[in-house]
This record gives sequence, C-alpha cells and structure tokens, in this order.
Amino acid sequence: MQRDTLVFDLIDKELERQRDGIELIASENFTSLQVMQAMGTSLTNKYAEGYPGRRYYGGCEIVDQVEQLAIDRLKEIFNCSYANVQPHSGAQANGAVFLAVMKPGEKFLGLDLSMGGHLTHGSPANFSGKTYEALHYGVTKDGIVDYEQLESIARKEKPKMIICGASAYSRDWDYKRIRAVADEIGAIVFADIAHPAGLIAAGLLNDPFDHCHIVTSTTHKTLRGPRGGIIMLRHDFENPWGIKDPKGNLRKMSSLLDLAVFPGTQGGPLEHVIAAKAIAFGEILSEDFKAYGQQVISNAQAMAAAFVAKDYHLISGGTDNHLMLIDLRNKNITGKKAQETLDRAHITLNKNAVPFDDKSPFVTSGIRIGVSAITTRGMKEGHMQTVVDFIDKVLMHIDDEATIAAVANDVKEFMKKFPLYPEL
Ligand code: DSN
Repeated sequence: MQRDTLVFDLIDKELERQRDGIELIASENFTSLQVMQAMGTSLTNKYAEGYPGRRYYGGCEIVDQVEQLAIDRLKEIFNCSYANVQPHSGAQANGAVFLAVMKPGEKFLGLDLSMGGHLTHGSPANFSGKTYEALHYGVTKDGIVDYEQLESIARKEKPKMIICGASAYSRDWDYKRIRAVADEIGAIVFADIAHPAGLIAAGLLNDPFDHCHIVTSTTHKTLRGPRGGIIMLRHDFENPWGIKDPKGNLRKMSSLLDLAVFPGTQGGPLEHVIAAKAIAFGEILSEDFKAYGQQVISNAQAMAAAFVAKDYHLISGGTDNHLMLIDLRNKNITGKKAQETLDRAHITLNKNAVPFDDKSPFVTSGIRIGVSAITTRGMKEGHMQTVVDFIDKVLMHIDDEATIAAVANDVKEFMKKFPLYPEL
C-alpha cells in the first residue's frame, strides 16, 4: 500500500498549527511524546473484551499486563481501591456510572450546563437528560456553586444521585458539604473531576475521594494523558441502595461499575490507548508532576490578575484551578466573535455561556480559558501578561484585519520559544 500522503499531510499541518499557536482550550493539553507514540502501536490490533485475567479472547497475556499496570498506577495516584481504565471517554465513563446505579426515570441532581455543568450531567439533549429525571442547581450571582440551592432541591426532591463537577467552573468544590446533604437523604455522590483531576492528583485541590462514593475523569485534560475516561472508588462498598446487576444479584459497587462499562456500554477496550494511559499515569507519579500542577495554578492566577487589571469581568473574580471564565458583555463582544477572531491570530479558545447568559449557546457572552497546555509548553507566570496583551489587542481591534494579522505573526514568533515535539 502506498503511504496515504493526503491524510499524513493533514496530520503534519495539525502539528504545525499546534506548534504555532497559543492553546488555551481548558480541556486540552499536550501529551508527552511517549504517550502519543504508545497510541500508534500494534496494541490497536488487539481485541480484549473483558478484564485482565478474564477475557473473552485468546492472546491477551500481554495486554493484560498493560491494562493491569494502568489500573495499579491509577490506584496509586488517587489512593483508590478500585479503578476501571477502559472508558473510551469521560462521557462513556459517566454513562457507565448512570447505568450502574440509576434506573430510567429516576431523579438525579447536577450542575446546570448553562452554569458551567457538563452535557452528561443532565442536558436535555444528552442520554442523561433523556433517560433520567434531571434536576439542576446553579451558581450564585457571584459565580460560586449555590450550595444552599443544591441542599434545598436535594431535601425536597430526594434525588438518587448528586453529581458534583463542571466543565467551566474556576473554583474548588466543597465535597464534604455535598456528602452531608446526600447522607441526609440517602443519595449517592458522584464527582466528575475531568477538569481538575491533575491538580487533585498533585494534592493541590480538595480531595473528592473521601466524600464522594464514585469518581470519574477524563485522562487528557490536566492529567495530560491520551484522550480517554476512567472510573474510580477510594472505598469499594456493598451498595446500601439495593442496586442489582442485570441478573438481579446484589453486588459491590466495583462489580456493578465493571459490568456497566463492559458489557454494559462498551465492547472491546482500546488497549493502545490504555497503554498510553499507563505511561501518563507513570508520569503523574513522578515528582515533576506536582511542580507542573503548581505551575498551572500559578499561571492561571497570574493570567486572571492580568485580565482583571484590563477590566475584564472574570466569573467569581478569579480562579483556584487551571481555568477562568470571562464575561465579555462589558466589552460589547460576543463569545462567538471573540473565538473566531482570536483563531485568526493563532490563539485558540472556546466561546462559553456565562452564568445568567442572555445569548444562545451558539453565540454566548463569554470565553473560557485554560492554561494547562501553555504550561506544558514551558510558560511561566511572566509569560501570562504577554498572552493577555495579545488577546486584548485582538479584542480591542476586533474588526481590524491588519492588527489581527500582526498579532498572528507575533504569536508565531513568541511560540518559537516553547518548542513542541522537537523530535518530530
Ligand atoms: N468538551 C469538554 C470540555 O471542553 O470541557 C468536556 O467534555
């Protein structure tokens, strides 16, 4: 077979785009070269339905070791007793949790998508909102999770499960408070830590594991691994909710979750991605990762301060983690226009609804910015002012093509200081 230059040329162009630009999408990061290489290996050819040591196919003796390594390392990172590394994504991981613990039509409570929540936390367009009765809490006018509202809905509606976690929330969570109300009503607490997982792994944010029965995450955001999902329990438990497996047997939560991933929602695990997860987890266990997490938070706080100094309105006034949400209404710019114009200046971020937004989700009043990827590229606090200056220059000259082109050139030049995959 001839090399497919059409596709490989596009892959080369994407690498060039990533090298030349300032990547500020809060859910993105750059994996190490070895993590990326593991995904392009012979492991992609192997079917391995089941779990290590209990598969439905022959020839699994090597992938069993790979998957067990990933499980063991993940358990060590979060001090867990159970980990499932097979979910293909965060949405798949969350889907498996729902399948394991909820029956169609039962109630659960999650953060509203328009207030920073995630699609899988009950959006009407998502399986979670279509299959179950989704109730929502929001944030206060100061942009902080409205715990009083959460408690009052929980006491009144008695949902079976409460989800904490968000896609666009820059503050830490009070997991203990959520667990307290859950215990009052006998609800399961499920934390989706997809965004801050790396900072939790580094011990820099509140630890959800002691208070939340079930925890899921993606592996590619602040954890800096390949695209994928994971499910974890610090303490496995006989479930007091009387939840049964499809055959009607009472089982431990770990067993219900394993069944919900395979065969509940997935077939064969992606062992090449699991190998990459294992490598990423090894990197997280190194001392360097804690320093990375600390730098992410320092950079986010330096960037937030630089935006505030230029009169940008940050939801909640700042950040505890890797991201910030900016309401652009005082600048008379929509999120859509900001995203599209910054893209032309090689600055990539996403438009985002802000709490109490008056624009559609396709337009939005805000932008979401994360610093995990630029921190991986080697930026420090001092570079945040330069990035904010680039963004501000574009936004303040949003219809001036010459200025946008000049910033695009400056960005490209600036990013040469932070090499990305020099070996490629
Ligand atoms: N799409 C991810 C994000 O950008 O936060 C969440 O799934």
